[in-house]
Amino acid sequence: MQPNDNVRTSYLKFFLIFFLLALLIGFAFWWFQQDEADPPQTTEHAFDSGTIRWTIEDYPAKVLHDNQFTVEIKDTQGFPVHDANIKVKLDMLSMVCGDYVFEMTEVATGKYGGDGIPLMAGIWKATLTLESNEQTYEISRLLKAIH
Ligand SMILES: [Cu+2]
Repeated sequence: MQPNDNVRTSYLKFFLIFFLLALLIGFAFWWFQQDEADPPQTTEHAFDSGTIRWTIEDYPAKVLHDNQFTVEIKDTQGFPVHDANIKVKLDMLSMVCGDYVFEMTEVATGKYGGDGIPLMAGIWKATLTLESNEQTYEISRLLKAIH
């Protein structure tokens, strides 16, 4: 056995260990991201004057496309809330790639719809501003956008 062989073996071991570690770290990142990604298609929210059921019709949302957002608003007695003003702001978490703001219009009593356009793939925060009976409420949720 030549001294060179020993050196070669330890290099090989080193690279193998390095490779396995890199694989493990990569997997850990992937696992972690899987875990915190994929907010649900429909979210339910309770606020001071009632409840909101918030759905993104085609989910995950598509980047640079119109995505139909729907909210159903009920008061504390469970009756639809008519004639509310709704605005939604989309912004990407921990990024400055630009916000997207749109309004929602009432499509049926207490049911509102509007189109949101995420600008990049990833997780977005949607903040809904609701004006009803001279009160303003803010409700937030997360959503996933893909290409
Ligand atoms: Cu971004």
